[in-house]
Amino acid sequence: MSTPTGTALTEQPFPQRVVGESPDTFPTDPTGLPQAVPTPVLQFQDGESLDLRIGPVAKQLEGATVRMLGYNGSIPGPTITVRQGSGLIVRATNDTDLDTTVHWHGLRLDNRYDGVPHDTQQPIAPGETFTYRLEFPDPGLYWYHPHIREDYTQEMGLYGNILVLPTEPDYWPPAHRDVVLTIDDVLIEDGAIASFSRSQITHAAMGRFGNVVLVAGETDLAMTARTGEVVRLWLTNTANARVFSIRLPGARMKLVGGDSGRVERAEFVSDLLLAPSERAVVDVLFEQPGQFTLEHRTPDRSYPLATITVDAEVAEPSLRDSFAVLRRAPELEAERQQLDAWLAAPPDKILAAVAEMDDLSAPGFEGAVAYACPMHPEVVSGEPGRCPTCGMKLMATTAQGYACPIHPEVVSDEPGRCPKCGMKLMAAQLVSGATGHDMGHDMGHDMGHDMGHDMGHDMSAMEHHDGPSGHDHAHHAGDGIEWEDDMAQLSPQTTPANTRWSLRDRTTGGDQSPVGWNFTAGERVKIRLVNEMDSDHPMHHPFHLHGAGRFLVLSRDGVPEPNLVWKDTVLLRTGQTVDILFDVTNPGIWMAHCHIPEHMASGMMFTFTVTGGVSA
Ligand SMILES: [Cu+2]
Repeated sequence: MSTPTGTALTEQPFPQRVVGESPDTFPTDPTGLPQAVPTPVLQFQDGESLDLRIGPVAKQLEGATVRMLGYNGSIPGPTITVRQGSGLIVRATNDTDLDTTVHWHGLRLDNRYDGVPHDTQQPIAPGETFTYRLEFPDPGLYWYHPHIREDYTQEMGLYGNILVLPTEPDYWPPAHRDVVLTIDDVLIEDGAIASFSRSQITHAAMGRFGNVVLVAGETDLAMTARTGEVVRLWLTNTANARVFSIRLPGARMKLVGGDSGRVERAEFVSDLLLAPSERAVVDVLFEQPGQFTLEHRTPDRSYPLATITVDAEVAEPSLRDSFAVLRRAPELEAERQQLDAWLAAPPDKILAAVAEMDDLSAPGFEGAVAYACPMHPEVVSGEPGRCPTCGMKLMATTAQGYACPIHPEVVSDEPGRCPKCGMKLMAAQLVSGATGHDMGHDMGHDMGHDMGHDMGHDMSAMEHHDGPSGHDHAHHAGDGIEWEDDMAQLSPQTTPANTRWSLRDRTTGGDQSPVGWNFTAGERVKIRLVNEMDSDHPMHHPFHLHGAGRFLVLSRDGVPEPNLVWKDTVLLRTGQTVDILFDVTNPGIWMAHCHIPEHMASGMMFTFTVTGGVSA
């Protein structure tokens, strides 16, 4: 991408400007900052309070010291443990250089403390404090994060968990130990966290994918366990855009809970899918000593998330018998009794996810010019340069056709949509050599530093990508999930100005924004979520409803949900239709949005109101 500020710096004096740091980026210098501390687990009694300071920290990542953001100096922030039915006061003080709020994700709470800027509170300006009064009506795993510039602040480390312990003693099956893990990815370029623009959100098309995995804030998390130990993993996906598919080969995994509490029926699973902001609770039995790897496995490859060394010491008491029992949750079995009626009922609301993208290769779009070698037309770059084959200066070219940014083998003389993924076709010259298809291969514990070289400017890499077999997108074979950023060159250039995501109200067949949605506390609403293929960029979306209530998934593409659990976020795969049953309990002004922050900022959000009733 071009960097016009570089020219401006040499031609005009900007004495207030730090040399080498653009005024439109957030600070990156870790000098003098406190080192990030380990995440504490804090336990609170009813009515107690917590002071939460939000500020910069220095953290070691991939051998470099980088500036990140932490709650009370740790990444993730403190794990807050409270009892169901209790209350907690949190005084949040903003020691960062941008406005913030704290959103308590998944909690059904008093609307005033939901942390939505301007709707429910004024932003917490730098140096200011806001006091939240939280309630915890439901057991389970929740989390907190800012609701301003989440694309930046969450990536920088602002997230932490809340564990709400159930009133009912037997609510969860027995386990030896609880381990709370956030799963995240961060984009590292040239040994630093890839920069952000202060003035505009980037990566609007795909959301910002990282290339280094952070589990509980660590790139190389190592844990130990005993033989026969049942470890309860409490997992939260805090990534901006990446969906994780989690496995633990060699150990048995039993899914026991989801976003908000336990599942209808515990089940043994070989893998579990976790979309951004979703949670899962899994019991793991290590039957034998040895080395195990918690991993994220896509259809194409796997990434290690953590290693677990199981020693020969035997865990007491044995929980093998209770681990084998697949318990059922009576409160959700009761919900199942009403499911047929809700499945048969027409939806009260229909909401469609749609994208509109400008043709980023059209004349006048910054960075749209492509450069090609006159001698070797297969050598194409998004930037001026020289041909690595013959050294010839690359010449600006004009578009000669249209291609899919994700499937460059799909070309057309006319504008249109990709028959494979529905994506809007872009002028071909920009696309043919510039996508970074191998980005994901570099993701992992030891390879993040090479990312910058693969960002599309590396000519040899581009030639490689142009090979006839270079575009094997098995992950587009119909699972409806973008496992990697397959538009890595184009993505940073997509902003809310050229990429407009939206949620459209199709309830009466129309095409308007969902305006004036009003529900009454105590009612249940069936909402149909349609991730439309007829969109400039069909993609997965984790759809999140704020704490006006909680919902059950009724069906996905017409298939009744086999295992119910209370949720606040549901993954809409590309082209998928998901029906949910929203149990509305708390009055106020509430948000509904895609949890990919770049999508939300590009328009994929709206507010609705709930009147009447009292808080749950
Ligand atoms: Cu989205």
